[in-house]
Amino acid sequence: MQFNTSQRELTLKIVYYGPALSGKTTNLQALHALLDDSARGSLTTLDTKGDRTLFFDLLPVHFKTKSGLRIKLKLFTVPGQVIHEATRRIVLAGTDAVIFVADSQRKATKANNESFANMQRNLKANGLDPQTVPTAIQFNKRDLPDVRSDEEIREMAQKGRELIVPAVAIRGDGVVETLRGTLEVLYRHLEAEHEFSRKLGVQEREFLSGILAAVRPPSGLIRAGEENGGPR
Ligand SMILES: Nc1nc2c(ncn2[C@@H]2O[C@H](COP(=O)(O)OP(=O)(O)O)[C@@H](O)[C@H]2O)c(=O)[nH]1
Ligand SMILES: [Mg+2]
Repeated sequence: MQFNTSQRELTLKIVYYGPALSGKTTNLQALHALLDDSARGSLTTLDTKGDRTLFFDLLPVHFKTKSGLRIKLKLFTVPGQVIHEATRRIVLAGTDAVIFVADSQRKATKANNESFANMQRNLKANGLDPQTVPTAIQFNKRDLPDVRSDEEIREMAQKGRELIVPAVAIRGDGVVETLRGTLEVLYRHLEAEHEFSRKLGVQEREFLSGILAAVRPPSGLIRAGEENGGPR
């Protein structure tokens, strides 16, 4: 966390972690498409020839709260492949929160678990405590066959301390919800650690409304109806 008092500008770093091909880059691509131009910078993807990330992706997101606090988010992804251990550790340095993107397919369970353990090790290697770092787990690829059931995911959510969000990142479903949920957990953490609201003069509701306000309005009612299952 960086806070620039004179500019009233808060910078937060959030890292998307997870096994190779779970949909981390897709999350940033979806956010880039869903957020208003004024609320996000360009998506930097350092890529190899295939569709696997070599180093990392970075998407800057920025919005202002009603009381004039500027919030800048630096969203990073890490490469999931085993060989990119050094990159993962470097990208995690100084992160304020992590979003673990799990692949919901049953066959990916082992890869998810290994990557989660790897994340905990690399948080520790950076002097961060995996038990207290604000963490969300996104169960992505809910559209595919043979995925962990909703019931299983609910049980995991009840057992663990992490926020759990289902998603189909390729359609943009659950992507903003994951980020918003992470910001909520992060806000509460910062409030407990640093008396955030007193020092910055921003309440939770105002802090969180910024990211939703940054979402581009749907381009037409018909499209909105199709995507959201009808007008509400
Ligand atoms: N069916 C399906 N495919 C997805 C979803 N999210 C990502 N993918 C695909 O999974 C592959 C890997 O995604 P990518 O974001 O590159 O994974 P990363 O290695 O975690 O960055 C790509 O072919 C994506 O299009 C999803 O929700 N459903
Ligand atoms: Mg990637």
